[in-house]
Amino acid sequence: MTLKHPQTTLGAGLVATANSAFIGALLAFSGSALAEDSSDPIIIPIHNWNSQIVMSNVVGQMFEEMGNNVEYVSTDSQAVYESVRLGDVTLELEVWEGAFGAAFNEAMEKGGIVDAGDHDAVTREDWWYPDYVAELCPGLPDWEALNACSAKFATPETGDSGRFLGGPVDWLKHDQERVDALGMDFTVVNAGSASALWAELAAAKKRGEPIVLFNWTPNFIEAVHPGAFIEFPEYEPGCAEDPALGPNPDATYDCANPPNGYLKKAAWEGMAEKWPSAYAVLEKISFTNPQIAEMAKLVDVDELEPEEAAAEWLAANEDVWKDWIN
Ligand code: TMO
Repeated sequence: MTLKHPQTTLGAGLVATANSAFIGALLAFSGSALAEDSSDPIIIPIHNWNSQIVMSNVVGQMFEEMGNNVEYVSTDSQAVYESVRLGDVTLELEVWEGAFGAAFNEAMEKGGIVDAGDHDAVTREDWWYPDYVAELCPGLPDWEALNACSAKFATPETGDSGRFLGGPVDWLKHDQERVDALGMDFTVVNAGSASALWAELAAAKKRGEPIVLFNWTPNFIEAVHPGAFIEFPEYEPGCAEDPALGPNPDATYDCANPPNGYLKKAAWEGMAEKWPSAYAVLEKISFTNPQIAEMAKLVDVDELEPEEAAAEWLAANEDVWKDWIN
């Protein structure tokens, strides 16, 4: 055990009179008493994309291995930041900068939520097309080239304008604002689920039809469907709030999502005190792009149940996580 701040845990009188061996013994005792996690369940929120669901089970099973109790709850992926802040759920394992940076920052400003560090992974979430679409629409991945052939993406639902197939409404919320800000001839249609996105992608690909849809990385998709993100006007922090940023001086949301976004972990600020060992582990946890893509693939491609996928991932990657819990 390392004792970094002995002076902070002892009364001044005791420090003045006790010898250092005695102080050491006392600290070792109080240190281990502090490290006792509550037997109340650590509440882990589950959302609607598979890497998040598998990662949540991976970490939940790690906590159980440490002797903790864990409970999973299905939660809206924007509203969850308020739930973490209030302690209704204990943590969040996938804070994607593009989709949730704003909700996370808002909760940080109100207080009650802490930044538990970044994963190694670098993320991107934006409009995307499978590679055969490049031949149907010259000049891709440039957004103006996409807009110039918007009519090819039209569907009965969108009339003369192109269809952009967005994700479920609790993810990125500002696709239509961006379309309007950039004067694009597209209409946003939100898919009801991630699997609806992949079903439409597979169907379009089979027929060789144009499709542009929401996608992200890390994801299983990159291993199965080669493709590219649309290049929108360059991302600038603040573009969503300040009309002066981006090419349209009168509009917000007129630029790309972050092309090298973070993936953070967040926690209720009371977690460190109530479950100190689990919190220390949460701070250490850091998954890479390939590890997260693999978690998604175990469900999206191999069709395992999330609990099984997590158990399989843990068994295959003990070298990654055993050190974190010891
Ligand atoms: C929130 N997501 C990773 C699906 O873009």
